[in-house]
Amino acid sequence: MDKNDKIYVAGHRGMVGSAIVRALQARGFHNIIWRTSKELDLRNQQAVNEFFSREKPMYVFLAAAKVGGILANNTYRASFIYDNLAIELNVIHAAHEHKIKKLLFLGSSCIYPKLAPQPLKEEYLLTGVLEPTNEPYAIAKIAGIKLCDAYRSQHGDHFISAMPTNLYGPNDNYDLQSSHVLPALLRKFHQAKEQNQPAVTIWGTGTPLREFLHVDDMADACLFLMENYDEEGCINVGTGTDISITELANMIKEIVGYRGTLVFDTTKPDGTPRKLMDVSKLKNLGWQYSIPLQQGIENVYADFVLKNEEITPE
Ligand code: GFB
Repeated sequence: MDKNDKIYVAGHRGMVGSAIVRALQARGFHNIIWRTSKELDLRNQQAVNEFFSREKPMYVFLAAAKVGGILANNTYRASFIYDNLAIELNVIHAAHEHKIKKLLFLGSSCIYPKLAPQPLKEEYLLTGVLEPTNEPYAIAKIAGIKLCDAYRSQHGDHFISAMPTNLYGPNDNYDLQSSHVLPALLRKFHQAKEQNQPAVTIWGTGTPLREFLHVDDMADACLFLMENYDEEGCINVGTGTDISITELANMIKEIVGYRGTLVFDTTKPDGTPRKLMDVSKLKNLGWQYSIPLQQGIENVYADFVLKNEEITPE
């Protein structure tokens, strides 16, 4: 990518999209374009086509998506499949029609079968049954990978797919009903400390294992892939190590400085028992993460405390 090239970041207000914009700007790219969902509804095919023909971007980072934690995925199943399929269809097809140079599509580690061998290699895609709580989202993300591959195969388009592990960082969602586990626990422990509550409730059994990557590392990987990778299929982005939800809760408890106990609400789902990424493909290309989990959470917590005044307790 040349510093003057026009780059469209779809989803620039989300956690991933905003991190990609920060990373591009920090490296001197100055022709970056974006639209809010109010200005451009990516589920509207005509609006997307008009946008591409007017703006003619050269590169596209497709980070726009309907996302959420285990409860949101399981509750709003129709929205998760419809919104994500519509966004992918419209943006990927428009990127082809308007002959953009390269597109990076972002998926998720939940595309892999629920009980796939660990760590998850890229070739395990479509080898087994998916985790039910996020099946609609996973199906949409798998469709996105297959769209990129089909346009590459039929038309020679340079469309690539990156599969991040669970992400966290600035601009995360802290709503306790729709968020992922890491921001949810930061908020719960912080509030429990502020309000001297005796215990914090953790959903599920605490035994599932998850891998966490700071979104600034993810954005760095996205730029690296845009410049150094051009293959069909998908490529995993993660750290290659995971921890249990109980270990994560204890780490956050320490960082926040909370002294109470943990209780487990086993009426809430655990989801996939484990989804550790095999990151050797990306490592062999020359990319590795740089922000250790403890340090990443400390930074995010400092930011959360600064902004917390506006958040009303639930
Ligand atoms: O982060 P999370 O919502 O999503 O939950 P997934 C991870 C684990 O943390 C689950 C537990 O076992 C939850 O039961 N957990 C404990 C909590 N306490 C909490 C809490 O207060 N809030 C939340 N949210 N979880 C999502 C998928 O799966 O991960 C998406 O649904 C996507 O499709 C995303 O792939 C990355 O890791 O289970």
